[in-house]
Amino acid sequence: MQQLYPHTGKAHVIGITGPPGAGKSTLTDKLAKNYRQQGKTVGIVAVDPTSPFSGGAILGDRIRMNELTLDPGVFIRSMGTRGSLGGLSRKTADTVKILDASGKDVIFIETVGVGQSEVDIVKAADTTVVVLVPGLGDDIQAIKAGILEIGDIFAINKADREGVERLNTEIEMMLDLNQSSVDWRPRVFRTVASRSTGVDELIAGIDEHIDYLNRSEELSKRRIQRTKNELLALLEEQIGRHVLSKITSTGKLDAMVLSIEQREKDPYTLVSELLASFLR
Ligand SMILES: Nc1nc2c(ncn2[C@@H]2O[C@H](COP(=O)(O)OP(=O)(O)O)[C@@H](O)[C@H]2O)c(=O)[nH]1
Ligand SMILES: [Mg+2]
Repeated sequence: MQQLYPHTGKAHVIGITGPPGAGKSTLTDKLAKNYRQQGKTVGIVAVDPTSPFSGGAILGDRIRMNELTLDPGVFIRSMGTRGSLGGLSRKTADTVKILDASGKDVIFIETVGVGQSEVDIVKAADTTVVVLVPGLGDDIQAIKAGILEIGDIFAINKADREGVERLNTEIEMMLDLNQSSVDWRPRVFRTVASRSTGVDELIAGIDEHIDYLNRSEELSKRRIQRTKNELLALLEEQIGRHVLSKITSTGKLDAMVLSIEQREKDPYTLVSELLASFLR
């Protein structure tokens, strides 16, 4: 990563997120093909943290994208986590950097689900597309606010089904309530990914967002914020690991825990004492 880092920062990173089965993989496949026709190279990181049986889902994604896997201008990396979410956003961000350094023009991050971990993973993206489907009743209420807030673009996929108008209205109402300070109003598109319908329009929407990011300096703002978060996370991780191994090597960790548990010491004082002694 040390050697790759200088070569990163060139790709445009697109997050694709939304509930399982919404058609994210199908849509990513179609978007990727469209970029390939434009002569752009594509990287895809598919993250599936949902189940210990994710092998099946990942295989499914591979099959849905199997034409792409034959294209040397496309690299697909599936990331299964088998239930452990720790550090996944870091690993995803690192994988994106590797694809970026390898010269891919566009990189997709596809996540499965609508929880905080997906929000964290998708923070590595410049443009985030939230994929929703009609006909799930009041489903938009059930989707975590976090995932809606990170949406730069909304795709109502499976627009061949009933309930498109209603979902569209719900999204627009939510966007009305969610007036953020940034002067980008997320746009809502309708797609039928399985038939490639609406894909050109969605690509145009993504391009429009890229234009906005560049024009408004929002891109550099976002990237600076991301770099700061990454730096702090890396520092925290390394310091944590270093301090832990030092304490463990003294053999005093258990005694410390016991003294806290018996209220002889409090953890706050102990931590500041330990840090002071390490920093010295
Ligand atoms: N009717 C309909 N089915 C679709 C559409 N897009 C995808 N699908 C199907 O929905 C299922 C789930 O798609 P997939 O891309 O794996 O969803 P993901 O879990 O969000 O990645 C697959 O059987 C797709 O063929 C669409 O626009 N309309
Ligand atoms: Mg998928």
